[in-house]
Amino acid sequence: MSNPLLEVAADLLSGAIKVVDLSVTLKSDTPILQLPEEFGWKNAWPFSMEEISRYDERGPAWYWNNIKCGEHTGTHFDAPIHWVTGKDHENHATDTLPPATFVAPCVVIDATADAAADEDFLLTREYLENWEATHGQIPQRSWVLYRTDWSKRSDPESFLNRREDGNHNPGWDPAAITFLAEERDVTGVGTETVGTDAGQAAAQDPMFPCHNLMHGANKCGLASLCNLDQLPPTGAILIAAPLKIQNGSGSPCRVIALVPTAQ
Ligand code: 23J
Ligand code: MN
Repeated sequence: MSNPLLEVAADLLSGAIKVVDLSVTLKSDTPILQLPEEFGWKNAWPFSMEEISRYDERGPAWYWNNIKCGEHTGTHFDAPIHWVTGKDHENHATDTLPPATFVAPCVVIDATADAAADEDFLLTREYLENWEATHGQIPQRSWVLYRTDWSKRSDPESFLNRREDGNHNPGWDPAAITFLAEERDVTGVGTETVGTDAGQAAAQDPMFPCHNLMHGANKCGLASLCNLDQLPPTGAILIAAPLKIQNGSGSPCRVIALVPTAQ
């Protein structure tokens, strides 16, 4: 009888498998989504922290904080219940999703050049098919990570890229999402941008197509990822587990990848 995890443990020890952190730091200026005016009557809280004690008169031997933020803050998980199209699925919230959802292979679609040339670039089904012609079919259950190097915009202003007509960042053509959800049966998609959809996605048909179609198919999302440039196009394993918030629509989460150092 063999235990394949013992090999993983040995490879982690030797460095044959490395662990890459795909998460941003949560701090008060971590960029958060601002929705278009017509939806903006109530907004998500930015991250904030209040010290309870720090080895002082408030608590001589302990340091701890209160924290406050919206569910969709920083590097975070979108559960299917987040969208109206996903509201009737079973086990579709942060506390009820099957835990197997949180460990899955990942592929990385490098659209860096396209995003640099066009900040409103929309990734199409044809783009994915071309990727598959080089790298092979996207495996079932995969997380599909959309690399744009958007996370390298370290200034929140340029990351959100907000203008009078709304946000500008790359996103998806609806047919690409339908392809991934229906024909590849992925776990979900992950982006480097503040949300999984384009900045201008309120004007797409359907509006916010990644949210609408992914969650409609009971799939998940990851947003505000970083360090995708440290991942191979295929062959890594992603671990992304949201907090177990009762009936939660998502949560900040620490997303990490297991990456083979030599292939
Ligand atoms: C609510 C409405 C639109 C969007 C979002 C949330 C997100 O991006 C999110 O974090 O889920 S686009
Ligand atoms: Mn979200």
